[in-house]
Amino acid sequence: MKIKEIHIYQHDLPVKSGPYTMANAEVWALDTTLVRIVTDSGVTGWGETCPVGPTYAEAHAKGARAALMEMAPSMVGCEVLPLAAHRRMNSLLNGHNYAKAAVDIAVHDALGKATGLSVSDLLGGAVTDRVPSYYATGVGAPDDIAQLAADKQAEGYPRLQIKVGGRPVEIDIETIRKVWERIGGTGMRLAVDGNRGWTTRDALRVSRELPHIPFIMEQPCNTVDDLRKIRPQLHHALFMDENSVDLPTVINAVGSELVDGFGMKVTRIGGLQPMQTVRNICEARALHHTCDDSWGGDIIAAACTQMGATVQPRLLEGVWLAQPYIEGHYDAENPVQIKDGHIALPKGAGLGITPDAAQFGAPVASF
Ligand code: 0XW
Ligand code: MG
Repeated sequence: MKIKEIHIYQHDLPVKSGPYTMANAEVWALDTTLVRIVTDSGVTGWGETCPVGPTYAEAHAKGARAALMEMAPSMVGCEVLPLAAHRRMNSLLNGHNYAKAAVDIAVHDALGKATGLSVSDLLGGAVTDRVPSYYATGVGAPDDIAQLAADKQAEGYPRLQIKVGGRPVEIDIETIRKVWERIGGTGMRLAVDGNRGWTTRDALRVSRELPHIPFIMEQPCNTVDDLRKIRPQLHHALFMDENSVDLPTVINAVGSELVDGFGMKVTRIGGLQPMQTVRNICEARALHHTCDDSWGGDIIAAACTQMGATVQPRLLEGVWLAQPYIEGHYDAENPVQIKDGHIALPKGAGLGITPDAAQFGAPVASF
């Protein structure tokens, strides 16, 4: 089975009660890119990639479409198989993993739909049909975030991620303390995500002042060198998120024992095929990781949930979805959504959803 047509769409995803605020970003609406492939046997597969604004990661919405348009003409005729698709894309464009991920997801969807297998089957097999999620707050006032933490714990979320950085570190310390006063002892796990916004001085201070609060420190500082510098002095487990841009970086971080796990984004690493490698590396070294993305609609949500369902449950930190922060669904009949802090694995072949293409208007490019 070969790719016969590739269509690229643009779609806006406004943030419900926006903005969503992180140390280095404040976003009101996200610009998402959708890929629809049609195979020579008439099967359709959907993919998506949606950077959460231009300052979060080394990814840009218009850049995704430019990269896809660069590759698409020569992707027509490629086998609908993940490895073949990646090798073809790598022969056409260096890097730009987050753009390649949209094709990777569409290929998995089409392959699943053609064979009657779910994407989680293609990725080795689901071990659950109810995948744990986590809630991510924005950067906010200590009392507000503590109240939100209590609310999300009551809703059934097994894990909370709070955002810090971009303001005096004393306010971050107060926020962590107040959150833990509300959720400590409930069983809810806590991650504190600096989104690259702390200096090494600030990260060390937080860890030194709060050694009794068992949070994961996620991507506190900007660079891999910063993480290496603070690692020996931390009282907390360290996760890499934004810095894990490709497999060589992940392999290095694991091999050099730089981190205890990853906040891992399916599109940043290049799609489900490289994400499967991350999952296997983490399982081999008993490292925890999330299985999510920076933003996106039902296609990204389905891809992350299909992947998350295959992760050894003790190592899965959760699958984050943008769904609570956006209105509407691409597939109104089979929406991917969080209920009681968990996501039902979409049923059926491929991603398990059928997006309504009419929502996206005319393609911005077709090949
Ligand atoms: C919480 N997220 C998964 C959503 C935002 O895109 C940021 C991200 C993260 O962990 O950095
Ligand atoms: Mg993060």
